[in-house]
Amino acid sequence: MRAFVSSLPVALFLGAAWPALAGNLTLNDPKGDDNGPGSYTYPTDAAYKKGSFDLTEVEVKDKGTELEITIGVNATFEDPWESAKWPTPGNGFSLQMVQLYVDTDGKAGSGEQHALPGMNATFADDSRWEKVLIVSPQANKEIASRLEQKAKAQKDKVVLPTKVSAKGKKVTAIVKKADLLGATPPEKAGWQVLLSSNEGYDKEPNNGVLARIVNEFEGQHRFGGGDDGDVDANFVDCLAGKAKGGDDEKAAQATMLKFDAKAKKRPVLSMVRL
Ligand SMILES: [Ca+2]
Ligand SMILES: [Ca+2]
Ligand SMILES: [Ca+2]
Repeated sequence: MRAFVSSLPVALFLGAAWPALAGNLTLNDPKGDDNGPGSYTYPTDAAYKKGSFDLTEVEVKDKGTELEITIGVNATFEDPWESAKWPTPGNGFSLQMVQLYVDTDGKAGSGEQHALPGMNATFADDSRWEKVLIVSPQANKEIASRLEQKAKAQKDKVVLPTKVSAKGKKVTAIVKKADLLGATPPEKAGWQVLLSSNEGYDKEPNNGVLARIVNEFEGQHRFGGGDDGDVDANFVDCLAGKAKGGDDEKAAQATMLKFDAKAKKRPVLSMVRL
């Protein structure tokens, strides 16, 4: 057995061109860029621990009819707001909210240009999206009711997971593959992942589908370093470049998330393609 293990399979694994399993992919993001265009700061409440909004990786595993999508951040997922007043479905986290956009047809000008309401971002012509997956601590029926109120025109393009669970620094969502990607294999799709904060308090008029907003100055439950209007992205980290996780992607993200309050120009996002 030992001889077998040390010979043929090892030789194959050491070969430079060992192919990735079809349908599985990993998108990486550098650490330390949880500042949007470079200026964002966390809310001051102690719940918003350092690294909680620093995206590190997105792993997509093809499980046949389902996809298992795991999102990593640079802090342990926690559920500080679980209470009788703000009950969560027990997903194990309450701070973060992720929107994962896919471009399944790869055709310029085809698909949705605007991110969901509350994100304050658009997609470049060659990066328009067909579907978006929301991974949130909120129950699906909460999200569905919010979509009905705030995102009627796009709600049919939103996919909700069948299961969400957080453990350590990762949260995993299970989704029906055909719902998110149609017949497009995961490695042929364009991907963009926006890491925002879940806003459980839904009296805020401009937070779209329960996203925490970014202001000029941070507050107990507000990110700072943006603008008091709605031209600045309400997410603090996203993928950039080729999503290999290099430091160059911090600069690429900062450029992509630039906003211009005077010209009312929102950030324009690109998809990551393998
Ligand atoms: Ca990051
Ligand atoms: Ca703002
Ligand atoms: Ca990033």
